[in-house]
Amino acid sequence: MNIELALKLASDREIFPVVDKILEGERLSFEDGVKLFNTKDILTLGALANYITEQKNGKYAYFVINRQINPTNVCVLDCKFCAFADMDKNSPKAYEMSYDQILEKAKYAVDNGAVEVHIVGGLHPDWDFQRYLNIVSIIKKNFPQLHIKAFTAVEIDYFSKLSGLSYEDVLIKLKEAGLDSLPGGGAEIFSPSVRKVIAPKKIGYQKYLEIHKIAHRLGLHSTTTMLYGHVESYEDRVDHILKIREAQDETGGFTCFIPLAYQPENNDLPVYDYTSGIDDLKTIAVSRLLLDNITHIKAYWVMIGEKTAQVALNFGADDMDGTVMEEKIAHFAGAKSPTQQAKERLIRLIKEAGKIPVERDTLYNHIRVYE
Ligand code: V47
Repeated sequence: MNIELALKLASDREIFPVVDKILEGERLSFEDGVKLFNTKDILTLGALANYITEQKNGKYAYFVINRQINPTNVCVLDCKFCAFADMDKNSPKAYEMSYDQILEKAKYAVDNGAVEVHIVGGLHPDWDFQRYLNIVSIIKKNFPQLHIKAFTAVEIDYFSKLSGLSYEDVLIKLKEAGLDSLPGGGAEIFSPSVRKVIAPKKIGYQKYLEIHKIAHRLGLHSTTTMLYGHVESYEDRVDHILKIREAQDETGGFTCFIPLAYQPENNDLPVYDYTSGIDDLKTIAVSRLLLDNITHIKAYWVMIGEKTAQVALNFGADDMDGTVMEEKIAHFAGAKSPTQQAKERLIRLIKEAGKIPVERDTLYNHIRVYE
């Protein structure tokens, strides 16, 4: 059995007690998480994470035919890592999509087999909540078969300020308009001191988690993320992941955790390095091992590249996201991956990793298994 061999070969005695806990099915602590991040024994870490993934998901590895739509990049926030948004609506880089343009993109998605649209964008100073509601309702009206995964917790907080409604009422109105789930963006790193440096105007982690928990209680599922590889420490990462685990204990509404690798170009953060392959794999593996209550871990090929994402399928990940069709946020910041992916390529990458490709919907229902 793979796991026994891996453990015989394990070179880092420091992590043996943690390995024991994992094999006994015990929940890991903050200290365990930090130890795992500090190990150089990446193969043992990978084997353990893969062992847990296969307990949860068997040999299945998922992808979705989806499309991202970013209706505007004009944004009142000034997050230092972000190369996508522009605070000045008159700058040459700034854009706003009309309803027709958004519908055209949704139609392209449907014509190309998409089951999901993932919509996020800037907090536009001149748009009211109704405009965002209309985006959801026109898509739903024209393409009722599409699952609309839209608006991060940061946007929900903004809509609440714009409309004077509570988080709950904002979410109810969005749901009535056709919203199906929330994406996980905006989490960044929860540590208040890091947040002050990288995203000083963004809501804190308490509000981020509160909004997700309210959504879950209203029957909306969501995903959740962590932006890593900038100025945070391993301790900050573990703290972030454990806060998510705690929230998930309360509601069970997160379907998936997505570590987002920092892209260093065209932004205001003086961190100029891309993350390394080892750090990407380690982050996925440790996330898998700490988050015993979240079924899926995504290796987001857009940010770590398709090669690392493919390898990550043996380091704890069981999902590659999807075809995406048009990616802006990571690519404005220097992502080296393509801006879209062919379904056939995703199937090949997954098969070569020794896993069974499953085309899924947003909530991980199987659409087709490629045995
Ligand atoms: O919220 C912004 C991050 C997020 C950079 O929910 C950056 O299934 C790296 O959340 N380097 C948006 N990351 C993307 C996102 C996402 C992507 C795929 C799937 C899902 C899902 C969610 O991207 C932002 C921010 O955390 N981001 N700038 C950057 N320079």
